[in-house]
Amino acid sequence: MTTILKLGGSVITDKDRAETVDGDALDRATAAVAGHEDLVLVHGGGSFGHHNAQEFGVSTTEGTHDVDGVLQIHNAMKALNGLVMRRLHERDVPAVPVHPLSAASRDEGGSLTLPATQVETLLGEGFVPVLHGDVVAHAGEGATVLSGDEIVTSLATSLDADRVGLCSTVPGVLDESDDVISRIERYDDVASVLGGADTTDVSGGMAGKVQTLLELGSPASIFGLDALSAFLDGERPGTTIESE
Ligand code: IP8
Repeated sequence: MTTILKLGGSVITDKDRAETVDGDALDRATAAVAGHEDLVLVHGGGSFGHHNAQEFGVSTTEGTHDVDGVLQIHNAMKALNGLVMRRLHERDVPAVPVHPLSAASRDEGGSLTLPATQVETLLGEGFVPVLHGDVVAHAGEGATVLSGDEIVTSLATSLDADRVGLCSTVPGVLDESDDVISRIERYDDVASVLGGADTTDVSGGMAGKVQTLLELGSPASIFGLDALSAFLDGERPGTTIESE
């Protein structure tokens, strides 16, 4: 029963202060994760990586050939990953880092290849692989940003995950009255509250997330940090996204 869990960058970092973790939030998240098996973790950047990417004009589609830019973005994300790893190890989680830059690439059309055999083998051996948003080789562009959401959707398919969870700063997908929509089966049912979907950028807000998650073969949940333990215990807090 493989679960893929993304800890949103905005959840575990202080978005307003460059390269600062939200210690309390990270501690709560790692405490919730402790003791769970057959789990792959992915984390985003939050206040790490994004400002470096912005400085060098790098996005998921616009790349750079500037080696300083590639290294600054990658090193910022590795720094955050190191802090996440340390907290996980303090909780005795057998976490092992997997850095996407060393494995993933995009073709000229932007299509992602993220080999998952090492993640699968680590899982099979009882480890908790921990991946993160990164820069990756991109044919014709140099290197572009790979978002945590893209990693989640790619791994969900290649590992044939049973459950996918996105731990977010909001308690789920919200309707016009800011109430959590408990279940989404069709994009059209929620398009009006989500606004326009940008299908070219999967990290482009909730609309893009919902569209991508609807295409997965496994049910996905979007929930807040308060509900992380419930999700890991098998419940479906927040919004469940599963096409009919
Ligand atoms: O926060 C992007 O990951 P995200 C990480 O999941 C960067 O979009 C900027 C390299």
